[in-house]
Amino acid sequence: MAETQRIALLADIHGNQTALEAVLADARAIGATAYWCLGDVFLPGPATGALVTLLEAVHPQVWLNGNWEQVMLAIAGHAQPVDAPTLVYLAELTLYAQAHLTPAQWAAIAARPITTTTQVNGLTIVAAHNARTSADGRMLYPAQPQLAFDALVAGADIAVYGHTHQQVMRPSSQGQMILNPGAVGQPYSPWQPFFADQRAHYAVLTIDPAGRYDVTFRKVSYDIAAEIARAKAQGVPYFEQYRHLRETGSTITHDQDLLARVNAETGYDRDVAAHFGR
Ligand SMILES: [Mn+2]
Repeated sequence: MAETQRIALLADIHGNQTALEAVLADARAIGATAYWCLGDVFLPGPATGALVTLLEAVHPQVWLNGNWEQVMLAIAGHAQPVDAPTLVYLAELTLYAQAHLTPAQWAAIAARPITTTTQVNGLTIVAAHNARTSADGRMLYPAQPQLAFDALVAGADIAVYGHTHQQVMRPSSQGQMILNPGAVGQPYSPWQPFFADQRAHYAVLTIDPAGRYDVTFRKVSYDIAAEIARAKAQGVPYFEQYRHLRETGSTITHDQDLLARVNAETGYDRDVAAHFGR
């Protein structure tokens, strides 16, 4: 006999364990029966192995890689040239993550897909970090044309995705439903009045035995100062940039001038060159 399923959709944790803890407590309190992780679990926040343990404890039915896991794997595998300040940033953070994850945890990352399809109470649900064919790119940003959204949900009833760090509920041209739970660890809105709202985002997708669905978007407060203190205590690279991100919501990932200066000042340039060449 089918039972009502309440699926907690978790995306874009980005190494922020304090945010994830608050989200998991909230999901438990409102009766989540399943957990789906849509990728970008690690970095630039400090949490690594303990974050994996926390997620494993809720037995995710779906656990995908995002573009950040992909770039970590590519850099570690010497398949991604480290030839720009942003790539030095990602490489230094990858070295940190790899040093703090067990070989088994690392191997599990390498084995994860970027998309999967699941049946829940008669509904077919596609889960992806971004598009089915690519965990990266801007084709599913909220204001993009319909075509990529229709492609994401093609052949299914519902699609869930992450990557944009913005909560979205948008039908396809045919009336299928596309959902984005926003980001647990790094929420984002370009709209100034919303920009500073750095509560942890997720969503709960409820599907009853008749295959009827309902969606609840959640925003959960957590102790941002405690997360910053954790980052400092754990010695994550680019701590000052992470503190800035947590305090403001503004990312420096693609700020080549800033990263070039920080990479030179901190010696991350030399460290990364020693590991990967330049
Ligand atoms: Mn992300």
